[in-house]
Amino acid sequence: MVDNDVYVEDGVVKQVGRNLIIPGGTRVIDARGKYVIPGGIDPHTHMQLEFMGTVSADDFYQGTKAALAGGTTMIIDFVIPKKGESLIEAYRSWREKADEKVCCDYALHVAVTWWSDRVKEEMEQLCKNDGVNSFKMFMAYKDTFMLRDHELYGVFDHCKQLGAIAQVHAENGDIIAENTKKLLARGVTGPEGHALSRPEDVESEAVNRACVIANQVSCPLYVVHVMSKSAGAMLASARNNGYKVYGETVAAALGTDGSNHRHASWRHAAGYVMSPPLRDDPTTPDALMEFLAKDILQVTGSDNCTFTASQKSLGQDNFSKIPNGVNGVEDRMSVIWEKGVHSGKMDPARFVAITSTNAAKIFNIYPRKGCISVGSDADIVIWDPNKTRIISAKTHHQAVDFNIFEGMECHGVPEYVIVNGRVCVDEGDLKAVQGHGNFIPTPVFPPYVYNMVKNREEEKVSNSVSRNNVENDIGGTAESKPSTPTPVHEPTVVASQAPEPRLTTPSSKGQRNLQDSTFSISGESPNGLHEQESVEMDDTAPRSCIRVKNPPGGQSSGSFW
Ligand code: URQ
Ligand code: ZN
Ligand code: ZN
Repeated sequence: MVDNDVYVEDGVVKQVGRNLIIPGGTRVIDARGKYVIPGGIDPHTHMQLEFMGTVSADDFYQGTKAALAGGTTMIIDFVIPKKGESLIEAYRSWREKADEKVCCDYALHVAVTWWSDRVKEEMEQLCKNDGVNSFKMFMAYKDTFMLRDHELYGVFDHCKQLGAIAQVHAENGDIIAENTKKLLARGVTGPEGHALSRPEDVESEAVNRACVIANQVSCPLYVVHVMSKSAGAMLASARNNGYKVYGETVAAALGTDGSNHRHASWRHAAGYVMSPPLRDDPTTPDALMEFLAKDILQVTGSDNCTFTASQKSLGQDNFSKIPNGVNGVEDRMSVIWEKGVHSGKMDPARFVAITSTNAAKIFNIYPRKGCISVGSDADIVIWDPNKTRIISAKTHHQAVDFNIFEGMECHGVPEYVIVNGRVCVDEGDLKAVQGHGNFIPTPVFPPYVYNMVKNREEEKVSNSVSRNNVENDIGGTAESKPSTPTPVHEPTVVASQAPEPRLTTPSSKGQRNLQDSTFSISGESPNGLHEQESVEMDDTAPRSCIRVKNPPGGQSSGSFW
């Protein structure tokens, strides 16, 4: 742990260290007794998504406002084109929806819901021209988003060539469709039918299948919303086999479970309908949190895709018509702090890794995002580990009239949330600004992912056997001498490590230090990864702070006074 101050100017971290020399007029924020952490990154949201006959309730304004309230300072949303629709046109319409509304920075994944040479071409253009480096493929939602295995093979292969991240929604869409027909025919129409139609092994089978297909073409794979113990176990096995695969789980799966599907209130039960479903096994949330602590899973998102009671009632006679999705963008950080850190399963550094840094590294926006280093964007949260809050739809900032964590008490509350240098949560008061956020391009070939990708194609070719006189051999005339296999080359492993940012300590020469500092910012973690800064305050120490400065003579985008 390192004792340091942080100095921010013009929305950027300018100094991290002790005895900082800072100009007069700088606002000082006292972080005594708190953690100073990188703003949360939620890599899985669906704001104002047109889906299942309606549009998700949180738009890009209210959804990002709610994100800030909970300590998340960047989201990555999904462009989801209809089958046959241009990916580029869909991307443009998402940009139009989001750019003027977002209160924090955002990026975009693009879903590949159909496959053709045109889609292939548009994927390349999105990577080269539009700052997209990740594509999501659905193995479920038959007839709307679902791709077949041979299509997945082609898309994964193309993602590998582009240096992009392939994401999958891993459920077997054919089994779900057949189960749904059978359940409805037997008169099971309530929300419990949703979970019955897609049990855990329908998810874990697809996780395994996606890992196998991606590995055939050496494509790094990111499995979104891992919802079950068995799916997590599949990922553990794939990673043990050396597959380049990452796993994400979501706040809902960490904070609640599938027992709610059988609630007497239809509205309540339908409010928990998402895919893959929340699991009945009550040990699932703890097991998934353990997977995160052990790096079997690496990332947490929210999959925030909210629908009001009237929207959910579209499926009141048929569970397969209930719009799938739940809340999470506002409560993700507190739920994970409560269930992960306060419960003793992980330390604050791991909390920062799974709520911010790992997403930044995988989607190639580190160290601009996901850390507090000189040159990083000033997306900073002062986190009070001891403060508690009760989660409720009555007090949350989301547009939806339901909260799947209703009544849950959580330790861990953001006291200040700084977005590109602007204080948007100030002593707990939300001061979000519509349009303050920017689109953040995500470049291809993230070093964190692609530096160590074995080239399996080369490995296969090098395992081929050269034979001569096959015709004679088949005719039986050639003497049968053993073929001479071509030597097996070691798979090409490009091992280079992206330079990890180092904390710089400004020279202590010059003016006296304006403030004593007792920050402690973690540096390297034991496994050599540069874990994110968490600053632990010592109550007895003299005061410590973040200092933020307007440019001389003017307001900066992140105005401090
Ligand atoms: O499948 C998804 O990720 C989107 C459509 C949100 N809905 C959901 O239930 N997860
Ligand atoms: Zn999904
Ligand atoms: Zn989703």
